[in-house]
Amino acid sequence: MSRGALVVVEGLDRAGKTTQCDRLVARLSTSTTTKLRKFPDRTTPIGIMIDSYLRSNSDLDDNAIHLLFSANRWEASSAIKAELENGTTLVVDRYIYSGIAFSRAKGLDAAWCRNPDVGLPRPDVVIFLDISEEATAGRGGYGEERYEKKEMQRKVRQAFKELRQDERDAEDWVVVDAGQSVEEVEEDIWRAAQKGIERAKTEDLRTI
Ligand code: DGP
Ligand code: NA
Ligand code: NA
Repeated sequence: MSRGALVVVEGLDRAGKTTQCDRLVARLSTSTTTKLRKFPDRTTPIGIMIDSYLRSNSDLDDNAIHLLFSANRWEASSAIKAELENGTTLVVDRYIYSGIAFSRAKGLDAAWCRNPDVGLPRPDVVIFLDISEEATAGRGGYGEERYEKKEMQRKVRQAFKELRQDERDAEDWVVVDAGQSVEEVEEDIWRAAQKGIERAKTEDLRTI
């Protein structure tokens, strides 16, 4: 039995990640054991602090919240490794790239932003749902949380662009046009996911 694939979905707020991750999990589940994970995981003690920050119920230093988001991934890392090893494919809604992009958008140093995540399991594929900050601003629920402001989202999108050009992991990225219909986006994501699933069949899990 080969290991499971680590499939990460990234994108701006309201890019359609939740809908698309659900569809991808449903579709993969017909042929393989599949599980959805989402970061931040707001259910842990660290996640509760993050949730409070995102709802603007508390304020935290930019560096401190960056480290909490990273710690929230680290606290899941043993479980992630175990799940992949026992053959479960994981679809992960946001991961280290959101971690880096949102802090980069605030002006934090790129190398500093990446460092706390070094050593975490590296995705077999990163599927980026690309959509403009103008298009997401018109979607339902926009503006409810701290980062859902057009100027911030514009900077986050630029930071994501820099990340997928980073030679250390540029090969992992697939960009999907998230402005298409839900069904078209689903098809593109399905094809992109196969890239990660193929990698998992032949290669060991890598680390960031
Ligand atoms: P979501 O639950 O997917 O809507 O994400 C909540 C918000 O937190 C969203 O604006 C993206 C942001 N976010 C997700 N991961 C990180 C991270 O690691 N660091 C920072 N600074 N923000 C993040
Ligand atoms: Na959000
Ligand atoms: Na989401």
